[in-house]
Amino acid sequence: MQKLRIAIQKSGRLHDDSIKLLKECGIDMNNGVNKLKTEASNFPLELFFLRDDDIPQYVEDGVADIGIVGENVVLEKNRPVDAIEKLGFGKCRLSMAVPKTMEYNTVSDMQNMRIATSYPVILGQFLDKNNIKAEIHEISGSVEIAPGIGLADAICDLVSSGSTLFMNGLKEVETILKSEAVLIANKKLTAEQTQILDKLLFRIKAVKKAKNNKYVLLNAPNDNLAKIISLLPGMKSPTVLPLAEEGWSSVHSVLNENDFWDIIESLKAAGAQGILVVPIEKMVI
Ligand code: PRT
Ligand code: ZN
Repeated sequence: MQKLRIAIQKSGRLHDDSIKLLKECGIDMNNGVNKLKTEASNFPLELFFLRDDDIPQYVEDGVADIGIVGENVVLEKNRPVDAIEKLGFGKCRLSMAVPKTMEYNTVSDMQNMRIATSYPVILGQFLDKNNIKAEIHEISGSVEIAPGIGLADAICDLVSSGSTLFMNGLKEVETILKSEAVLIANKKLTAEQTQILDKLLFRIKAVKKAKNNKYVLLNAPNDNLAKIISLLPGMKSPTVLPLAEEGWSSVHSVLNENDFWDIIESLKAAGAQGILVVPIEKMVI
């Protein structure tokens, strides 16, 4: 049987989460940390470990069929590959920052500035769109020190917590892009490769969905059962089982992480007791 070849980051911020996602999809593999490639033992998948910057090119060329990489890298490399599915990790933003003492009001304040970045393509597009003429200084790392050493007036770099900017006396003034890890694919997969990809995607979606939802069990007084059930969305409708104690029921349902706290509060107010919240491993609907 043909195998699907997936490129993931060899080491760095996306490596562990990429491996974790595949494991959560039930894919077993040898730990190939120091290897260039390894194979899954129970799924037709071969893994290549590469630098993240090279992944879009390798997927375009068909050296790998699919890959996991940051959207920021996909957009910067601008290769004709398909972005198939956002993966919910590696979240960050590409932002512009200036020294915190600099007065900054609008993006037109960037006019004629020297901006240091590792993302010249995305930055160039952003500046063009806003009719800003600025000098882009491409540097490959430690972008945040550029203003301090007089190399640039501003920077454009990835930010997650913001502490790197803070420690370098910079303030974030524009967000150009929000990014997370994404699954990309070669545009000309064979029918057999597409079939394997669909199988993998089905599993990824089930894992993602499970992460966004919680299984909730609670005890409800029968007098208020209708009200409590109306608060619970559930996959279809909640499961209701009688408790050994007369007048009470056990109610089971699935709640979205985002609505979770609001609904729990309303449930308590409606007389629900002994509320248990349990993580879900996989969710197929
Ligand atoms: O060796 P290789 O080329 O494969 O790795 P790399 O060093 O180029 O990339 P790596 O591992 O640093 O990042 C891989 C991907 O992780 C990026 O392309 C993003 O999609 C994603 N990601 C998420 C981040 C961050 N968060 C992040 N905070 N990538 C980099 N950073 C850096 C940022 O450049 C800055 O230096 O972290 C610093 C800022 O972090 P805070 O928390 O202080 O704001
Ligand atoms: Zn890189």
